[in-house]
Amino acid sequence: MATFVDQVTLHLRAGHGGNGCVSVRREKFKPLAGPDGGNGGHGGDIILVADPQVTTLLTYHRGPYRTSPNGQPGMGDHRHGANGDDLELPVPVGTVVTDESGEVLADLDAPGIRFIAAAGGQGGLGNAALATTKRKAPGFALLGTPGWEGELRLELKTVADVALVGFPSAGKSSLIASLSAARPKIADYPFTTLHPNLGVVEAGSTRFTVADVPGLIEGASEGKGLGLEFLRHVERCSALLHVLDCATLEPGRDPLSDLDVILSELRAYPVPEGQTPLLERPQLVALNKVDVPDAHDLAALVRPELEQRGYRVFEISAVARTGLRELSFALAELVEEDRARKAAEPAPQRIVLRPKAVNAAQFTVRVEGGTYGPVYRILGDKPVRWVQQTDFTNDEAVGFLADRLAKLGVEDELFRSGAVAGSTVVIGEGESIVFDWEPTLTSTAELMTGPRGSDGRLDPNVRPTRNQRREDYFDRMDAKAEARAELVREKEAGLWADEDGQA
Ligand SMILES: Nc1nc2c(ncn2[C@@H]2O[C@H](COP(=O)(O)OP(=O)(O)OP(=O)(O)O)[C@@H](O)[C@H]2O)c(=O)[nH]1
Ligand SMILES: [Mg+2]
Repeated sequence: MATFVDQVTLHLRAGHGGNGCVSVRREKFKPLAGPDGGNGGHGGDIILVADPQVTTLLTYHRGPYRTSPNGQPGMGDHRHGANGDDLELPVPVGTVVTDESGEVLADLDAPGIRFIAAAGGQGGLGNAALATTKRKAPGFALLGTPGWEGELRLELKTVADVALVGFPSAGKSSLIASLSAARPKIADYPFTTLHPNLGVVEAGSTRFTVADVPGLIEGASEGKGLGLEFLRHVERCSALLHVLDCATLEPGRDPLSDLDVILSELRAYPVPEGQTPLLERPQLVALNKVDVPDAHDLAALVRPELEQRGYRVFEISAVARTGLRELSFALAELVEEDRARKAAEPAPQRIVLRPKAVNAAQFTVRVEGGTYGPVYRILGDKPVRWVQQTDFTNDEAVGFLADRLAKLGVEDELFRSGAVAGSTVVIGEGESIVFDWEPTLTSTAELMTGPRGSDGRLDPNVRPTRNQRREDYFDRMDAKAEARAELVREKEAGLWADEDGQA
């Protein structure tokens, strides 16, 4: 049974936002005392957290479907719905997250890094929150938006300073066991190690980690043995240690030809862009098993040749624990050099959380040909979210959507792209929401009861404003002046004279 998994596809569904509530407050002598519908809660996020206590993706191999809770709907009396709790998924340090197309979304290569893998939906506003001075009694609320749903791929790339590479049974696991507290399985048959082991080594004041990966054989790059698959765990190491077996009894094998085979296999391994190819990293050679007399002689024989090739060579015995001190100090030196170099470099941007273009246009209009004439497709985060928030059974809510779109400039842009009244307008990808465009949508609610968002019953505003009063006053004054002028005219015309012609 597998106990180690280093690649897994996660199916995530983040919680939906709760709907906002439409409610009107009722009091004993004031049955319509204003809107009091609360907001819906936000859906929970699904967050990946790099956790040093976790070493395998096994739990996600067994349970790849994960969901976070929805936000609760809002309620009357200004009660907001509860937010859904975030779901935290602990993953091993060194987990790389990619999307379906293989693009790297995040690299969780240090303990504690968090990545929002699936964002929860937004809660909708209740009608209390939608009330403004102009819209005192909104008869609608916003719906919650759906949470992110989709697949992500997790791949574990062990983070270690030094990687041990070599043939099966060369003694790699024995070496990590004698250098560190790691206790991997050790046996004298090939491919004992089936997954990477990590150990922490202390040499002087330097602490570094060593990774022991399954053995390589000739043709590993074509998939022989366990193949090169596990070299993904070597990708991030700053140095390689070749472990060569000097006591093998297999015909045709000796430390030098073993090294050549391993080198040509490592050369065939493609590292991701931006990383140093494996063979350009610092390398040391350990001639193992020198406690065996024949091996000791062989090691002495091949040592000059290896040194001539430019390697630092250490004769060691992982079982008798000889030569380990010099080896670990030499490794520590390489690690320190690499750390100093990395510290000098400007720190790379470590994590990119779904970047959004700054100041990008909020939406675009794409004109598509269709069987019934052109289709104008509006694409953009805001319009798509607003449509998700709209309850299309509520005319007021639809009118609110139209206002928001018009305010964003969607109507102007539609005009510019050649839309006319009656054109087909679609918001977002897909076919879900199709409009026949009427420049400036009006809703029936508006026609029946004055401006949208006002309700005559709630809002009996009878006091005239100062402007109205001023206008009334001027009207009255004008009327008076006119009446006076008329009297004067009549008088001049002699209409007021009595019978004997006296005024
Ligand atoms: N005499 C002697 N035997 C050793 C030494 N190191 C390892 N061995 C033996 O070699 C055999 C293989 O050792 P492992 O440590 O499992 O080798 P490995 O390189 O991890 O092998 P794989 O996991 O199969 O790739 C075991 O039987 C060990 O006891 C050593 O220094 N001297
Ligand atoms: Mg092993």
